[in-house]
Amino acid sequence: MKNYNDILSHFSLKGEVAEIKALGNGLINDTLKVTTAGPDSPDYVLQRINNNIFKDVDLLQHNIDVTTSHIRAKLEKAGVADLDRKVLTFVKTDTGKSYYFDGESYWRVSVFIPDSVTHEVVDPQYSYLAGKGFGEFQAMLADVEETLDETIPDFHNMEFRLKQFNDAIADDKAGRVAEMKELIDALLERGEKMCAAEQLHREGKLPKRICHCDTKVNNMLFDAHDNSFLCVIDLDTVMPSYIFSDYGDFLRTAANTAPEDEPDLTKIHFRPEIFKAFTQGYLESARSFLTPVEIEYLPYAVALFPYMQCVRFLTDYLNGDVYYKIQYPEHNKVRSIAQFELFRQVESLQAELADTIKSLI
Ligand code: GN1
Ligand code: MG
Repeated sequence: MKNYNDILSHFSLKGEVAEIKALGNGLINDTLKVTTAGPDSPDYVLQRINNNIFKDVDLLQHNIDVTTSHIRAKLEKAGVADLDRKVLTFVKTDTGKSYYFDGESYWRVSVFIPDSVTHEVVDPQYSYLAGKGFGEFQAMLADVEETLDETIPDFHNMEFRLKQFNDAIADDKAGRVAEMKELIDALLERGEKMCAAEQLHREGKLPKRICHCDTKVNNMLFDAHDNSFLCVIDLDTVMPSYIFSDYGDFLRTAANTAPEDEPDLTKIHFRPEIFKAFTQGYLESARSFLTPVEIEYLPYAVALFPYMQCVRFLTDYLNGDVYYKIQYPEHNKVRSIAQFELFRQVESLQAELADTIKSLI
């Protein structure tokens, strides 16, 4: 067990540490809440950065510094109240760095935003606010001058994800390919169609913009009292991508009636009212910069993310569960089957989704 107090002693914290306990349910980093004694010092969030996945921690923290200071400056200029709850604040170490390396792991600390909540399940009103929030996030980052490189190269590149998938099939490291043949074939059959974004990008028709790239429903903070939108968290994957990333991944998680790892497929349904509300909010704040091609391909984005997540979970299952945290041996298999069920539904709804989007423009 790590000595968290020792790690925390390298950061310039206010107040005495009173309690440290696990926070949230991310699949990659380890996250802890640090409560301090007394009402005058803030609480904190301590995270161990997964260095197997985020190989370049300097680049990672650079992107986060640039993002948070850019947003903070914009909000300040706009005279937004309650600034410390509208953007994350990271705490420097005693040597002025934004992370601490203990010889084995990389750690960082941010200020815990008080009276804030995350949600796993949402209603249309919340989805509308989330859509506006992510659109505003992209809009605010549209004029960042510094270069933000990809913290995970080719993160949402479908061609790359399929290459990893094909490699996993060829290697069959865990001896699981035969068992998954039906799903593998169904995914490969659709491979080319699902790589439309990469194709459009090559043709110069689809730009990359700075996106959040992990817009799972539980990566937004809301006010615990009036439920107003506060800010976007989990900034590790902020990087250039297609806007589809943020639009599609929110709907993958929020418009699903079941969790992403639901074993009972009869519980999985795509919720059109969530789709509509989120799209409305997103278009309100993002329409000013979206191109016609980006808008035209939004229904594709809704299908792309369950598809990509299915490919990624299944790849990890075939590789013997080396990437995502799992809670039981077949977890990645169950996750991939659940994501395919959601994908199949969205795939058959493409025309309806396009009609709804038209009605909102
Ligand atoms: C991971 O860290 P977390 O749980 O927010 C993953 C996302 C996946 C998600 C699936 C860096 O996100 O891309 O969509 O799991 N993050 C990384 O739940 O791979
Ligand atoms: Mg997260």
